[in-house]
Amino acid sequence: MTNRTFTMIKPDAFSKGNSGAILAKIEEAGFRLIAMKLTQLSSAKAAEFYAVHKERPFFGELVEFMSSGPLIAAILEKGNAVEDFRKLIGATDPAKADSGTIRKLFAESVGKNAIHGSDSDDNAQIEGNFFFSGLDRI
Ligand code: 3AN
Repeated sequence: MTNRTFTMIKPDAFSKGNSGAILAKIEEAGFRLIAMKLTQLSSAKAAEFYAVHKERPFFGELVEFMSSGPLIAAILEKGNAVEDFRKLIGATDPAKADSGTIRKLFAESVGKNAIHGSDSDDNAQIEGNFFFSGLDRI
């Protein structure tokens, strides 16, 4: 699965109308859309998605934010997808993100940071399965 990753255009970027510009950057960088949906997480679902962070001090804020409005979830394909996508989105904190990265361009803070990218092949698969099923043939 090294050729696939999972992303979310987060509620901050979606509500500002930046989804189209972000998707354009993703496609221009050579990623192909495998699955995509506009959805909204309940706080229970957001807590489940981010369960690995449940002991972190920002967990409550993260769950509240990620369930605060619509988001776009997608599975992307490209060689070396996980690593290349993390480079495209930039550092978690937009103040530390390289110029030209999606977070540098569109994120407002470390919490409201516009976009998610899986950090490993295993997590890409787990996170993709959280939102999508029946992709065996794609
Ligand atoms: P990344 O998404 O870059 O892999 P992680 O895994 O460290 O970053 O954190 C997961 C998510 O938690 C981040 N995308 C961000 O939205 C949120 N987050 C991380 N650190 C903070 C923080 N100090 N305050 C608020 N939210 C945070």
